[in-house]
Amino acid sequence: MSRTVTARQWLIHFSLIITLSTVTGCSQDGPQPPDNNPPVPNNILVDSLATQETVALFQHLQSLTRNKVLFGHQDDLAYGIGWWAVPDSSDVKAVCGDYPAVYGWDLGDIQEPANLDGVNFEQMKYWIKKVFARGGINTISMHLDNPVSGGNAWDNSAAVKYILPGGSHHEQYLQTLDKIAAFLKDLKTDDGVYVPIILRPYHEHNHSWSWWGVKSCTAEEYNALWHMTVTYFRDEQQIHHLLYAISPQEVTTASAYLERYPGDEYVDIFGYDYYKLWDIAHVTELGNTLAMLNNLAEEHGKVAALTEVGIEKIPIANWWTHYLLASFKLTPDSRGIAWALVWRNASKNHHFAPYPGHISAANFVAFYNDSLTMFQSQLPDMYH
Ligand code: BMA
Repeated sequence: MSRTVTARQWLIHFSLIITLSTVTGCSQDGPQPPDNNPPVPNNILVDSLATQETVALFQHLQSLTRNKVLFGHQDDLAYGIGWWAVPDSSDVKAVCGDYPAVYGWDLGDIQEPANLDGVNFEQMKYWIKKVFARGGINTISMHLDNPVSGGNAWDNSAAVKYILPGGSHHEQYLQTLDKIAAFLKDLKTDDGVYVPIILRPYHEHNHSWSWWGVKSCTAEEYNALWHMTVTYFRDEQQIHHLLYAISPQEVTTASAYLERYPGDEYVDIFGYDYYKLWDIAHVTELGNTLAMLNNLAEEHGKVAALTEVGIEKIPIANWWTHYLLASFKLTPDSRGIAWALVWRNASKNHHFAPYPGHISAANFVAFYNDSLTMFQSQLPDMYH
């Protein structure tokens, strides 16, 4: 029996479960919250059956934020400098009085109780729902272990060709995707509304550090991996609360950006990761690249975002206004990105947001007060 037939049979089986649970109002796992957000078919997203809230999020990111840049921070609620999992804590809030608008999370080590950075997955679900309840935005990256060698995400030995359909590790990799799917399906409010998630798999793929990177697979294999992942979540697992973000790192031209690209039908958000912002030449480079990215995203009907940016320890006191904000303001087209997210505050030697007492803290307040930036309390309703 071919694998295609197996997949189709599985789909039929799954559709039956869906139909039955719709009819009976319950599933194999017992009573479920009502489905209060039935999809309205759309032709703008990867997922034409995306939930209303997911479509609304995309549209707001596309229009309302044209002249605003939302601020994001990885693991903001989970830990910071000198604290770990303290309710309502946030280094960003401790410095400027407001939470970020965008929150990054990561599903690396999804087979364990906690992720690769020690964040407990049950707590992560709780925080993601809490962010949604107060109108914030969640984005999830996936530093998944190398599925063939068993090494971590940075083990860039060949893996992609083995996990594609027909490959020796395909079925095993689907089990990892199943775990991610189960996590995503748990992101549902008590009222039965799925929390929209911006999923950012296989990021920085034009660099070589990861097993999905440029040295470890061909462009065709990368695109096939992306297609397989989207198709599995959307069509087989029937997950309809995702926007899909791609995010190459430090490319400067449109052709380089699109060198490894799964196609408009598989990508909602044109992300970009940039970690070189430590001198004025880089402000110009980033500002010009953001203008390129915004125009490219618009041509393709997508949303542009600075999905990761920063410099470790922020050793420059006026970095927030004179480097980051300056790059957003370099040209009229540079500012159109929907959000900019800085990485996690793991320790005083590995952090990308300020904390009370940090040399850039006062400047971060100026960044917060600038009319271009948006934080949690300033967000409009992004989900209706
Ligand atoms: C990297 C570092 C690592 C971390 C990984 C995934 O940039 O912060 O310490 O494990 O991201 O969050």
